[in-house]
Amino acid sequence: KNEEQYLNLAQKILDEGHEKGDRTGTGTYSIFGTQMRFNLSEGFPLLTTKKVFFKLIKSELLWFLRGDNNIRFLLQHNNHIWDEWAFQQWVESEDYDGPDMTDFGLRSEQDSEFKEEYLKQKDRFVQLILEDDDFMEKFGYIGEVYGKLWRSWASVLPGGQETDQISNLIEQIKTNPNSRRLILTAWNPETTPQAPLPSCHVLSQFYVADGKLSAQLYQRSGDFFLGVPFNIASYSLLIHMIAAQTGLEVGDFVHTIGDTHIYKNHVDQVKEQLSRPMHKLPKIWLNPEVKSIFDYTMDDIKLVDYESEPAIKAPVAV
Ligand code: UFP
Repeated sequence: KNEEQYLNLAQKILDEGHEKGDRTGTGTYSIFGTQMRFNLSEGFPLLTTKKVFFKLIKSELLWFLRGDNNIRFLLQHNNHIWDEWAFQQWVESEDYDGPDMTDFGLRSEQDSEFKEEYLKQKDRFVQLILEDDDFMEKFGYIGEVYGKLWRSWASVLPGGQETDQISNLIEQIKTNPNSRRLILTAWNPETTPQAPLPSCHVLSQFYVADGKLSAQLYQRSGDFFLGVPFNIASYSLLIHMIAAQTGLEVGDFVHTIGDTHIYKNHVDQVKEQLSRPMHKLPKIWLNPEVKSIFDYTMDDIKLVDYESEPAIKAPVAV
């Protein structure tokens, strides 16, 4: 039932979506205000109708939990999902000395010669972030988004301290599980709108009943083909990790999305995916020896029995 909800909603967006322009110039089909509910005890909701690269989800979540908002850690784990956003800051800066990269996302879709140059510049960027500390300090940060906001929300009170939302959340789940205030927020109206990619998962709420931990996410904007499968898996993994650290079983992940869209250049891929068979959902193994949510490493989290149809490539709208 879990994956069916995703596929049904994809079909609904294709059938009923408003044709809507967007910031990236790509164009979308979009529905406002959608919801899916994944019962995590039925299996881990990683899509099986296409291969989703769980390693990327894992290293990104560990990066958030570190309170890190510099992409070097991701690059060290061969994770390139945030590259474009940091790259954009570099090519728009005074320091950048290469060929013009205006609208690199769209242009590299349309012009293969440009794409080659773009990939060359992006490679150079990645190497510099990895090897040059000054460069990494200057261009590796992606602003006030998840990691920073989750772990060290800046105080507005005179002499106040930073807030570690994750530690507080876990403490509250342990000591006050009936609370209706188990909130994790990632939207600071003063700073987030200026980030290269303002947080998409804006707010989540956790909920404990019958010894099970659930969470609901409000996502303001969801790229249904490329982003959403990641977001589902990422929050589901977070629920597993927090449940493990608070002695609870896993309940539901409720995924509410504002602008739920399929980009026009993903329509064929979505149709291909809709024609494929589903497989049994995989499971998650977490190392039971890990005693703090902040101590998990890549090897302490394993995806078990994942069987899927092959990956489907699609261009990312930047
Ligand atoms: N997007 C997601 N999930 C994410 C993320 C981005 O779907 O976790 F970071 C997509 C949504 C949208 C684009 O297509 O990236 C962000 O653009 P905008 O800020 O204009 O909504």
